[in-house]
Amino acid sequence: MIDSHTEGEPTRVIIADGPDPGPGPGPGPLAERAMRLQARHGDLCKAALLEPRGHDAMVGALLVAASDPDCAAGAIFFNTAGNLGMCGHATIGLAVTLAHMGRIEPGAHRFETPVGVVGVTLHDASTVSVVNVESHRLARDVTVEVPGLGPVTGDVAWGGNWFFLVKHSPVALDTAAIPALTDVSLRIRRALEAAGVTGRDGACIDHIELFGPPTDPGARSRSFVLCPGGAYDRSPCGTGSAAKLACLAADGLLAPGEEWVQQSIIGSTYRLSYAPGPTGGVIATITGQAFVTGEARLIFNPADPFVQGIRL
Ligand code: PYC
Repeated sequence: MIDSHTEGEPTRVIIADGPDPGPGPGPGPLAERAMRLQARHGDLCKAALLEPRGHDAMVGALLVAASDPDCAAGAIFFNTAGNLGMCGHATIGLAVTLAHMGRIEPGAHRFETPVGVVGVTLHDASTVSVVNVESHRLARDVTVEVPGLGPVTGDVAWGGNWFFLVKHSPVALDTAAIPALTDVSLRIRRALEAAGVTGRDGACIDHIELFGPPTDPGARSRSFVLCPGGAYDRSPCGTGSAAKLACLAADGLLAPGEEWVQQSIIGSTYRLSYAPGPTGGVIATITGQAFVTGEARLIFNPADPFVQGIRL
């Protein structure tokens, strides 16, 4: 495996000897392979990320053969809670990892993900632009009653995963407030579930984004993003930033091609812009940097009482 971080958010790429999402060797539709991976090997994927091997902020990317011959790679993304449809930071991390391995050169590439093919431009050893699948807003100004907090209003949007985007965070966006931001986001997520607010076809809204003013004068917004496992995204969240662009575009607040710099809770940034999508959404381009932090082989010793990771 090779570890990296993208704007502070870790990615663990399983490059060889990983679980087989089947059927047998060779490609098949990646969305189906992703579902099989979760059903058959979900515990192993989780164990690869959890403490003591990793920690709950880690996102895994299982490198697989793409079914589309034009793609340089295929990847199935997962975190400690299960599969992710797409993952912006992990795609950037994967591109830098493949360059580190000598498998791709600077230039334009295509990667296959369970939600579709994304464009990837490796600008140099660490800087990558991802052209995401089409993002769209499903619902505007949805208000839910959050116990202990009162009414909270946000938009429901998809950027490769489902997000609830709250324009004005009820807690100040400050690193000292990360425990409070986490607590509030978890309560909002539970309130959405209780109120039956979902993504399309009843999909669970498993990411919560709270927005506020940036501290970086070059950025236009700062965000705190709660991920499905309960950890917060150290980066501005690639798919979450794409969902944000879909909302800005739908509100007429950002023109095609105009730059948007999104700052994360820890201060790192993505540069973003969009082109109109074929079905009324946006095709977001997300640019950020990743750095390889380590290479290792994971060992799963059956005699280890924590072989499955620490599960509390
Ligand atoms: O960058 O899209 C992203 C992401 C999703 C969850 C963690 N990072």
